[in-house]
Amino acid sequence: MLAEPSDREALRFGDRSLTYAELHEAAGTLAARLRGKRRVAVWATHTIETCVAVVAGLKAGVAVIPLNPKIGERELDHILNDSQPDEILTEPALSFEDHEDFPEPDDETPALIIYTSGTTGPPKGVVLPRRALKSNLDALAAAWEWTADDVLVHGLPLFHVHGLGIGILGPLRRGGTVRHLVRFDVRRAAHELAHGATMMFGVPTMYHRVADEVEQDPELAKAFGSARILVSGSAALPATDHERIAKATGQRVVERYGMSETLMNVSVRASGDRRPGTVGLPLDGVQVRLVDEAGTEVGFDTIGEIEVRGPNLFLEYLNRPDATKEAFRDGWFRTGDMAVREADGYLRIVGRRATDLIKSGGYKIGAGEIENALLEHPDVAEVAVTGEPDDDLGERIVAWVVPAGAAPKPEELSDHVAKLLSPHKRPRVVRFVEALPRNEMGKVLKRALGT
Ligand code: MLC
Ligand code: AMP
Repeated sequence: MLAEPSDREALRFGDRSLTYAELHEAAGTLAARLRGKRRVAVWATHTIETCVAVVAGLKAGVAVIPLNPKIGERELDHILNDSQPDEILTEPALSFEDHEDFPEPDDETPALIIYTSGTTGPPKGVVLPRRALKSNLDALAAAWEWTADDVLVHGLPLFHVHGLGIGILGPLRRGGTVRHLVRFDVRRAAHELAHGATMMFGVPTMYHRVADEVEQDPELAKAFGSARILVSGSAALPATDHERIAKATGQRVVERYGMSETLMNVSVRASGDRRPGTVGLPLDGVQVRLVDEAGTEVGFDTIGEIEVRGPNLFLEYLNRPDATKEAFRDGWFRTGDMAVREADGYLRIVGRRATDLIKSGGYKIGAGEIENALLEHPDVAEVAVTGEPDDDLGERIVAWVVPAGAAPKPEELSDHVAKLLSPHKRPRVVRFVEALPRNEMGKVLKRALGT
């Protein structure tokens, strides 16, 4: 599944690096110990050890559950109870010992289990088989003309499909190099691009910060302009940021559209028309259709829900046959994303079916899980959570709170969510109100909540 041992550099995190030979040895040593286990969780710090642990799981045919290292107590409890890992690997010491070769596990063997938010309830574990990863990484290689000569730079978290699934396993399958920034920073990304890196992956929030800085500094602009390809995904890249970067650097960012359950579905090709606001064409082998509410395909320039079929799809939501069944219609996966198809087939994503899903900084966050967490706070009587447009984050999380008595400090409520769930799920704004707008049935009218 990954490139063979060699003296080429595979991974670099800050000033530490591993060659393919070292990676295979260290991962093989660990894999020998993991063999026969069903699942392991990996505390996904931004380190070489995290990558070695993930590769060890792949070698041994053991499913890996990457965990956000800043995860809160409630969310961690949920994931561990739900997935029942045999072991939790926290930056396992690298050890290079002799070990036997591992037979390639079956393509349908679960490789990664990625936890993703829904509109209500706790996150669900998306079970991704090796087949999905392999086929998707090869389709992306074709789309982006991605080879072993490429050096990818990014600073994405390693517990989602963007940073880990394509951002680490992608270069390792191609035989190229990935340089992880440990913490995303525009200047450090520029430094890598000026010193051998050829590609960058990022969420729109990162490109927004790139746009701000390249406009101020011609050296930075030159570095981003020298990249072979800059790829954005996980949320919509605003056309204004696309144009600002193009103007300052001469480089047009390539957008692709993906999801935990499907990996990548659609992308602008490296050689294609890099139009702002569009995500391009379906990847090789991926079928995409746009349908109305009844499931009938819509024509050009009509908004429909994106449904997907292909080898890139997940196996199931762990322990949730009900949710898995509900996610499909006639064998097609229902993404919940709304789009239109332009005359040349390019897709333009225009929104989401559910208002209760928020994309903030490229993270998908369910309003329901934050509301449930806030309701556990003694000073909260009622609450509704919404997403509001934000130049930097795309959307920011807003909590509308009816206090149970005297209003608590807003930071106290944010910290409460950060501690229980995850810091990126914390409300950035808390607004205290006397009552929430409700319909006759008592359901909160979120659209009536506005500034
Ligand atoms: C802040 N922090 C707190 C806190 N408030 N910690 C505890 N309690 C609190 N109340 C900490 C944070 O953990 C973090 O720690 C630091 O403070 C800053 O946090 P932040 O303010 O949230 O960071 P921000 O600048 O907003 O981050 C922007 C960002 C980030 C772009 C870097 O949002 C990000 O990494 N996004 C990537 C999301 C992603 O990969 N999505 C892909 C999903 S897959 P510290 O230690 O860092 O300082 C997908 C499919 C697809 O969507 O198509 O790809
Ligand atoms: P996740 O479940 O965290 O994997 O997030 C997947 C969601 O991110 C998709 O369903 C989309 O709503 C959103 N997304 C990913 N890429 C894009 C993109 N290029 N443009 C708009 N939305 C995107």
